[in-house]
Amino acid sequence: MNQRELVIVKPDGVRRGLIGEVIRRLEAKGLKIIKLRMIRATRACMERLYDIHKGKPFFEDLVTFMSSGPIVAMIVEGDEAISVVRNLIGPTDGRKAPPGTIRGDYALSIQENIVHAADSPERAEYEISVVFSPDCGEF
Ligand code: FUP
Repeated sequence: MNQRELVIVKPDGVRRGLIGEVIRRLEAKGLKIIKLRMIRATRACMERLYDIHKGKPFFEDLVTFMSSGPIVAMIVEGDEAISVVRNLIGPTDGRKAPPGTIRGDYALSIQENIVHAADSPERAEYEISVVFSPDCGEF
């Protein structure tokens, strides 16, 4: 089934010059980038993005990190795009993510793990509305 997925290159991915590498891997797989936006997100916007983690011990650090520099948000479309993208990026903890995945190849941290991707079609639509809202930030 055709799906839309939200992918974000996080501030560490942008700082390390990995925007192109992330996009290259998504496109090489056959997925289409149908919308793209580079912003410096506000704390409030990142609190909305990670609303499900509010109250967890890592929440404040995560929001601080995500608003520490520019991010690149994109809508990615394709057959089963949610599970396909989640497989391409790998598990959350870069130290445990297998080689061949984006996190496995580029991350050595659970927080600074290069990319974010929504984990369900409902979350993708919610997160797209959050990150592509004009008040999420500007570059
Ligand atoms: P994922 O869907 O793989 O991005 O992972 P989660 O939704 O579980 O976590 C979202 C973000 O919270 C991660 F990218 C990094 C951060 N996090 C931590 O910093 N510490 C944790 O123990 C768990 C998650």
